[in-house]
Amino acid sequence: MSNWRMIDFSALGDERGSLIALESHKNIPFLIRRVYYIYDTKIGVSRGFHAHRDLEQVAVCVSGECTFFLDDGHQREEILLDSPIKGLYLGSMVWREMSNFSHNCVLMVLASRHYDELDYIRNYEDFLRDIK
Ligand code: T46
Repeated sequence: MSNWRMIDFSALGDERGSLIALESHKNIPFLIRRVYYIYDTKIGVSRGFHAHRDLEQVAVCVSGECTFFLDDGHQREEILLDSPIKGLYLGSMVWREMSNFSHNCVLMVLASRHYDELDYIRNYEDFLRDIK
């Protein structure tokens, strides 16, 4: 089984519009210690190209769309994130590449740990070796 999955959020809507609340251990399956967002990505640019040794994240495209290419060394999948009501859960040791960012894409990511460059595996050959 892959270490990623989609999470459907419930939108609280009324005549004024919509609202989604994200809460640790409720609709987000870990304690949220960090939030970052990626925006203004130039057309044609791809990002990511790494895995994390020990990090859980949920990515939500709160505006626009982008594509995640995921690889755990056994399975590969391409996932389009194009809605604020869909979250992509990513566990540890998943190689990710993000591309096809729309001009209005705002990709928000909730993370289980503080930023730590030592947690990144940025070389694909090292990643394949480490998951063996
Ligand atoms: C991920 C994908 C989805 C920080 O200083 N603090 C942070 O919390 C983050 C996430 C990044 N940075 C610095 C590190 C780099 O100097 O911001 C710069 C850009 O980060 P990076 O090249 O790693 O960005 P992406 O878009 O390739 O990857 C990011 C996350 O780093 C990564 O954890 O899973 O988004």
